[in-house]
Amino acid sequence: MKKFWALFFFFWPTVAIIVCAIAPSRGWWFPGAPMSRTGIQIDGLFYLILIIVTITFVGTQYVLGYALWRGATKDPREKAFFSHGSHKLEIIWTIVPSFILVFISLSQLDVLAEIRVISKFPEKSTKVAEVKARQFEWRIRYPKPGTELTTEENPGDLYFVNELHVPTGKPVIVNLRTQDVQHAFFSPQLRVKQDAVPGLVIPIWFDVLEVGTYDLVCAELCGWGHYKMKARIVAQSQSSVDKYLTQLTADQNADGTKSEAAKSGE
Ligand SMILES: [Cu+2]
Repeated sequence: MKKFWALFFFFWPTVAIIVCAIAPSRGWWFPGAPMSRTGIQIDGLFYLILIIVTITFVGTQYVLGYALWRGATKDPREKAFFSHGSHKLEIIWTIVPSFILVFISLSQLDVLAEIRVISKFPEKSTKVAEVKARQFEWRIRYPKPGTELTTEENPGDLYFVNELHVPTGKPVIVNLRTQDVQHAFFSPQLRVKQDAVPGLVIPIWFDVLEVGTYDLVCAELCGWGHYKMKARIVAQSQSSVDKYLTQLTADQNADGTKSEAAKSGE
């Protein structure tokens, strides 16, 4: 029975290593590869921390298993060794983790600043739209083509729900706000996550690397319909975005009658 516990503690870290090794090929890993430049940096930080905690977890579990195994297999007549603590050991295992934590916090500073600090946003980023969260949908407001996005609504602004079109290959800024309670803008593939806080307009930026459709979900439990607060981010070429906005303008201005051009053609 003593040996059972030693093997038990050897078993679980081994399972953890095997699961980690096969997870990426089984699709148990991240929601796909990062699709934004900051996403790649965030994944880099994640792997750095993953490596550190894996070594620590697996290492301590194996040491524990080894201690149990030795206890289980040693000659019962052998004298037990009693320790009253080790000052040196205490100092080592306080200082080493402190250095690791300081190292982690320093190595993420640049990425965090790039994502969160407005003055560090890429210089050539364009404000593409305002995303206003509400129970339980995402309301998108684009500025009238040819004008700048402002915090206030302007005549000619274009509106849509649950679908945000952005150009790829360049940094874009989205003004995030909420109409009611707290929500969170979360795009797993783009590795973007930001709370929408009542009363605040929070700019977020990202650059989508590839054309495609990405999820935008709410990551803050905001009420009974939280689960269905889902939208799409459609990343496409600038010309396709322009075309989309032209179509949106036409749709929004359509009043049910034929256009002037169509009338004159009659
Ligand atoms: Cu929500």
